[in-house]
Amino acid sequence: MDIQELHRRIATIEADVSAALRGLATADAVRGLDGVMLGKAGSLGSLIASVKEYPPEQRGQVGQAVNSAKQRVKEAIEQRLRELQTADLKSEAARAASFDPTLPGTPQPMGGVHPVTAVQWEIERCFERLGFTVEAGPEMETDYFNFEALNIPAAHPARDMQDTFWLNNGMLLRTQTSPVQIRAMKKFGAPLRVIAPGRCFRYETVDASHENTFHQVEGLMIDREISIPNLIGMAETLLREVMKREVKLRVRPGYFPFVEPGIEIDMNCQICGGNGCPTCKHSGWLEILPAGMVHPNVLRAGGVDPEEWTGFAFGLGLTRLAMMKYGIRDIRVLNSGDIRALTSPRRLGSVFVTDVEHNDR
Ligand code: FA5
Repeated sequence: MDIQELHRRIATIEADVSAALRGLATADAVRGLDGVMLGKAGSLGSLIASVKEYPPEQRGQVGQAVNSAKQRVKEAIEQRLRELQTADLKSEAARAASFDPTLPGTPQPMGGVHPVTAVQWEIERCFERLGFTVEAGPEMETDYFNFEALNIPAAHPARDMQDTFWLNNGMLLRTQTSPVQIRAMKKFGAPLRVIAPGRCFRYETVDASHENTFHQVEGLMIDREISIPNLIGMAETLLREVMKREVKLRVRPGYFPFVEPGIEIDMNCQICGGNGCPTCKHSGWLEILPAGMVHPNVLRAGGVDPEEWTGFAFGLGLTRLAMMKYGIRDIRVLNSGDIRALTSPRRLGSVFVTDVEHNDR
């Protein structure tokens, strides 16, 4: 290539570089161009490599032309990098200036305490004031704790009262919280005041007031000279405290092999005011708190001497009590995962009655 041609080639390369730089919007792309243009295989790089092919008397002139072109290209690239950096800083500053930390955020839907949990907490607070401790028991139980130790031997007809989910390992899903009575007596002995809230499971036909998975709160008080009036007085205090209003209670005889005598404490239905509805099976009453004086065999199974100690026990239907408190017509809502029910029971309109006093936690 003669010297004139070399100058034309240099001018074309420089024009190409400045056109390309204008089109490149990121520093990485600009740095990539640096390699392409100035590397050995790049168009300017190959001109530099060709200097040694010129006759010695021309080499100085050619070398100077090519080197100063290389310098100009380098400067153009650096200039473009500086421009991009300035533009980045400006847009970052503009973004920061447009952020107003005083504006309200995007509202996020809030969860709430499940109605059953809310009532459970209330009951725990109430009993703690009365000197009771709160215990938990396993949901997967043995036949012994769920039945035998509670005076329900194998083949006892009372087993039919609680349809049971049996497990392949020979254990069962507890049908009631009563096994915690035995566990607590073994652990603490007498005297004893304990409650045990928890989930229970029964192989039941589900309807407005029956679930296969529901909550109970077991209660056990063992001392000297405990009697049925203590039990009824405690039940009244508890239900008044949780419901935050006077409720009508009905006491009738009930049969459970682990108590003698046994009673059932019913509450007048808070959904229909006692007139009859599907929730109370049109009876006007809901079975809430079966109870009784602890059977001597059960005290013995817990290692407590029935000659010295007496006690009462109850098995409060916690899920049903939550339904009565919040006016929930159908028990199935509570395990449904319906976020409206879990956020605020009052919102459910057709499922919840709205005139029942409601105490959000
Ligand atoms: C029992 O489970 C006894 N362990 C209660 C007891 C304890 C009696 C201590 C005496 C001494 P029952 O099967 O009735 O009893 O259930 C107790 C309460 O749990 C019922 O009154 C009811 O409110 C609730 N309950 C029972 N089955 C269901 C169900 N399928 N769905 C929702 N709640 C239920």
